[in-house]
Amino acid sequence: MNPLPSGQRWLSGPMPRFGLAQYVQRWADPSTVRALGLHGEVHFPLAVAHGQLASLPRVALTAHFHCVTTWSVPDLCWEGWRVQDLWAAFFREAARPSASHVRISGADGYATCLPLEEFLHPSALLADRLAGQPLSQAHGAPLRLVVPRLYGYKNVKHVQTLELLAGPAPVSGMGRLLAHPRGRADLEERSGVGFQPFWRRLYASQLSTFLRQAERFQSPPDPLQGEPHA
Ligand SMILES: Nc1nc2c(c(=O)[nH]1)N[C@H]1C(S)=C(S)[C@@H](COP(=O)(O)O)O[C@H]1N2
Ligand SMILES: [Mo]
Repeated sequence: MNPLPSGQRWLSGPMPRFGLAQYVQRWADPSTVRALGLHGEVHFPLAVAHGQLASLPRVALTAHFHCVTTWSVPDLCWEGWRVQDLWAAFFREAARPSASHVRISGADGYATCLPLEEFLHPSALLADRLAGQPLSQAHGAPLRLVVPRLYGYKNVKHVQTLELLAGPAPVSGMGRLLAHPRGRADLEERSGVGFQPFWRRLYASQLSTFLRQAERFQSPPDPLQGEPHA
């Protein structure tokens, strides 16, 4: 198993539901996500119903998970389908040769962009189980992307649509600060801007605050009350 990448530290305890404040307080209703859509640089758009994935070989993958804010969790056991297999079975025919990147969106409105080379890496999974259990709403049900080489922010939860692009997605100022276009953890590709050791130090100094904030959003708000957490 790979060593801990530079600038990371192991978190004791189970994987938290994590995000910076503006993201972690959003929830997605997994029951609304039943298909995976493809559009953008395609000959024809399409949607793959989750039931169709049953035709693909199932795989298990044990991998460490690295959040850009410097926490890591070891040996997570994911199960699901290899993105490569999904691509070959359903998407390859539709993709235009000009497609070089994919923008992946989740049902909570989160989105990030990856080079296709990373998306189609043999270690990339579309996971529906974690640690022998169906994926929880907290960790991205019904399906989440697992790209263990890349920081957590590329591991999109509640995956809903894929948009193929002929280059990296244009990102706003804040988006460039918060994400590197590729995001490889072993190369410390933390941010799209500036000197990476700066980001390591900044995140490490704020880590306990981030974890404390996220702690308040570990379980979904009670639908009977219809209110977000106080
Ligand atoms: N849809 C969605 N995916 C997401 C996020 C999010 O807010 N929404 N946060 C990302 C970040 S920054 C991290 S570290 C991981 C956290 O995954 P976890 O909540 O299962 O620990 O999810 C990533 N994928
Ligand atoms: Mo993260």
